[in-house]
Amino acid sequence: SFENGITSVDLGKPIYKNAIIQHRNYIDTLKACGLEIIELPPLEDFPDSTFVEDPALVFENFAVITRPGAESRKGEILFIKPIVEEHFQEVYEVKSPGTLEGGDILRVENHVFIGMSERTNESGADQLLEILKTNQMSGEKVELHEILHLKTGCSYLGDGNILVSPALFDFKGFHSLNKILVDKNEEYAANSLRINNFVIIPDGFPKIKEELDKMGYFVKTIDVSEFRKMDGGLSCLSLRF
Ligand code: CIR
Repeated sequence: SFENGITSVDLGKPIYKNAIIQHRNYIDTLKACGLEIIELPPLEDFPDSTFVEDPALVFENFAVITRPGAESRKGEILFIKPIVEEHFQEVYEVKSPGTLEGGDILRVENHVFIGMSERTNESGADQLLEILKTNQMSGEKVELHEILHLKTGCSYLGDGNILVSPALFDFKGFHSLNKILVDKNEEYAANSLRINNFVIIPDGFPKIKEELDKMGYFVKTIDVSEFRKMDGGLSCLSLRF
């Protein structure tokens, strides 16, 4: 049912066969970066469930089951919850009327930025801020315009470095960080992944690749064009802990 998911971009229908190949390559790339993989079974009733980052948040010692803002995605939490509970002793849940999706959550060390998108509301953000406080972490809300989720437009690479798209470049909360501006034409690459010594970026964005190469990162590129058609980026396809 993948092609029946929600999308706001006009890049055509995804080709399922290719999506499967790209997904396999994504898994192999994470493995090559040193991660162990837990693969989850497909949920045919939930076309967007492959974007597994949205229904849960994982930290070192606790996890949060979110409450997706998109109606068609709300049921995903029933399936992700028992799996998260296998790996975390402390599991919180975002409660109604709160909504929150993992794509809106950007962690920078012990601070968390919460994108106030159409999927994440005040109550959801306030509940997460309380959970963070209980766990000696801090957080703040970020007003969003133009982008689906906060992490559609930025990624923290560690060591004080953050990739940002033009839409978020002037956001004051990022001023103490070293901002790496992603060119307007390469905006999709603002959603990238730092894993161990590697940075994984989507294929086809030479300027940002060159910049990251110059900074000394080991850059891997992968083709996730079928997921892009459904508004998904690299971070959306996994929960990393
Ligand atoms: C959706 O609209 O919910 C999916 N088609 C894409 C979700 C992408 N997830 C993310 O950015 N974390």
